[in-house]
Amino acid sequence: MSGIVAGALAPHPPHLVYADNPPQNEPRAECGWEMLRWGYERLRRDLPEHDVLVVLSPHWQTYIGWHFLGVERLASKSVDPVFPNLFRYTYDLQVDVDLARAICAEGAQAGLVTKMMENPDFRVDYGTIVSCHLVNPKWDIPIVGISSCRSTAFYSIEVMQEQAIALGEATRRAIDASGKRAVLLASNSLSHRHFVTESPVPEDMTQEHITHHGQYLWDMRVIEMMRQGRTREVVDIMPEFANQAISETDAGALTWMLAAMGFPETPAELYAYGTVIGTGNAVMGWTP
Ligand code: 2X7
Ligand code: FE2
Repeated sequence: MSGIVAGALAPHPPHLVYADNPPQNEPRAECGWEMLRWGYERLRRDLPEHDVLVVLSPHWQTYIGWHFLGVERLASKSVDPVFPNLFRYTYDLQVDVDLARAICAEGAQAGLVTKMMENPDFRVDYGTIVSCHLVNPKWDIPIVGISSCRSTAFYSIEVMQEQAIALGEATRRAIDASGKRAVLLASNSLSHRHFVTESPVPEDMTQEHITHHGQYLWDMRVIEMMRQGRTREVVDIMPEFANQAISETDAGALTWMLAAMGFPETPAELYAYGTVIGTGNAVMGWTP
């Protein structure tokens, strides 16, 4: 079977990599956010065989169109600008440039502004790195990295939704034509109101909780819809969710993935829900 073999909601708090203590990351942790990390472990076990991971990250922000990693090997150190104490990660990754070009071209055909990123010294953003690390810590599968065109900020969430749907459909056409088996990753948290101070021990789990009850209600509502296969409704309420829960879905990643998968009606598997500095994060999977 080729085409899109699975999709995952794959949130990227750098805290999860920090708590995992992989050799690539400099800082060491004692523990932390186990429910989310163990959820990722179960997601990894359930993913069917695949040739490529296609990830859309809110932390690669481009204001003129959607950009695609277009260099075959990218290696450098990624330091989280907000959490340099937790995330200083040495990466060395392979990009499936052929598939990236194909999605870029399909997107342009659909009327979107798209562009290949061909600077060999480009620093890959931590959202892409964290989601890919947690889904494939061995980094033995190439990725396609897609930026978030900030049309929510520039225009409105409605414009973002339209563009993310068009990009999702273009992504599906390009993957189908490639004959490859792809797993899509929507790299984002759900509710996104976060703490503004850090506890002395960042992994002290006595300090971890949702920032606001209203956010929790929103997270549960959206998760329950996805567990029931009501993904079109999720996309319908996305503008309200993004506004009221300051959701990171405003970056378009979840809408893009659901559109690429043809708005799946099969129930999504919830692997984990947990908060990270007060934000709501769900690890979920769809295997069509
Ligand atoms: O980028 C993030 C995030 N989305 C959620 C929580 C903590 C840090 O970084
Ligand atoms: Fe984020």
